[in-house]
Amino acid sequence: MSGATTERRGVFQLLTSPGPAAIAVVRLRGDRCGKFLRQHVRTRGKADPGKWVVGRILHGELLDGAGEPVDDILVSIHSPGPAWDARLHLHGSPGVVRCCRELLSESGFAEEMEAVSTLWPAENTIEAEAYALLPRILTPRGVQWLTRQTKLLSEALRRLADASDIEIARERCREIISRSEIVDWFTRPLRVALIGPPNAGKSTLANALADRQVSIVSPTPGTTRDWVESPGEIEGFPVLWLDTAGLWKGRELQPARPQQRSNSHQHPNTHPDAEAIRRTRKVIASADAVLLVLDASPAGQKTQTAFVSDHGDLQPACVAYNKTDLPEAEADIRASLPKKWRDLTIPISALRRTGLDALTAQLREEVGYDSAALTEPAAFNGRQVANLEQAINADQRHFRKHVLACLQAS
Ligand SMILES: Nc1nc2c(ncn2[C@@H]2O[C@H](COP(=O)(O)OP(=O)(O)OP(=O)(O)O)[C@@H](O)[C@H]2O)c(=O)[nH]1
Ligand SMILES: [Mg+2]
Repeated sequence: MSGATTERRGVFQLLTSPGPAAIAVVRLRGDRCGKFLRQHVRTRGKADPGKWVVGRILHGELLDGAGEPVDDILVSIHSPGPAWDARLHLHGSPGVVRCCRELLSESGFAEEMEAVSTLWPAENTIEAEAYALLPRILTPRGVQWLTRQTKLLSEALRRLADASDIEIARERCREIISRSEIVDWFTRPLRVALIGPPNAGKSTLANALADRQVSIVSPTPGTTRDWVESPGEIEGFPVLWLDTAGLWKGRELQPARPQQRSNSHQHPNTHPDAEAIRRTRKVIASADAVLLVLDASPAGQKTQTAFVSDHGDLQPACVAYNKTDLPEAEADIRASLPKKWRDLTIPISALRRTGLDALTAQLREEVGYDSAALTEPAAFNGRQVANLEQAINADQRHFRKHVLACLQAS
């Protein structure tokens, strides 16, 4: 869909950081704005609800689909209809922002993720684009990377514009494009599913990795039923740790208990254990990486054998061999694991928090987050990539023009 068509339908963009904050600002554009403001914003005071005057800031309420207030907000209009450009100034709780996003999506708005280069004055286009992208960067390391890019990328492009060997210059452009994925490392948390047999210590490990007590831990197998997500980071890369219910084939096969069949809120054939497993499978399917947790204690060995025979086809990014603090723990389990898991195994104690650095370092490596790439020039938005691609495909005469266009938008 072309940009013009999208704008006709309505687009929105979160201009502030996605994390918890005092306020959040959402920019709306496109001809759907008028209808959205009429339906979902009730102005306060003397303001005429139909009158959206450019430059005026109105106090009002954001309303949900049923007309119930969701938040106390300010609305500012920067351009009137039909080429609307409006801002909703919300309270910055992620829950309020999520609700606003849902209302906009339901009203046919599409979310625009691309950086807006005209929002902030800056010395050059690359710098302006970096500032526009900053609110979506989730960790300080990401901010440091992006701030450095304003210099690294600009300097690399200037050198490329003056390059004498066009083939080498094209290769450099390809490398800069290939690093554009780094933006995702810092703007979208890596979803890591912690899976394994019941009682292996998945929840203890999830709490240790996130450094907060989010999941319930207990010696009773089958404690975690639904998946639990908690944010954290690995060496400055944002991560969502997804704690899951223990995978055990026997649980999947259990029939529903008679009294549960009569409960109209449940699927007639769904035992809670089977439902827990179904949800774990769903999380695995949606995860970017799987962290398999196994239990080194003698009690854990039994469940492990069954787990390996049932789930040996899994492709984990790493295997945490947990509870190694116990004196009776097995020293090395690699021989009993499928071949493809053996080199991925790291001994840890989630309880004592030992081995966790080695575990996360391996995870980072397996998912391809390469710290060395952070000091190299990288494109960080679609406009830069498009200009570099044009440069690569251009003849020598036009190569320079496209590289300079990447540096300085007209
Ligand atoms: N000694 C020791 N005990 C641990 C360790 N990790 C977890 N445990 C204990 O093992 C038991 C189970 O831990 P959980 O974290 O609840 O295990 P889980 O895999 O989430 O269990 P389910 O949710 O039932 O599948 C608890 O009693 C924990 O205290 C460890 O590293 N060392
Ligand atoms: Mg658990």
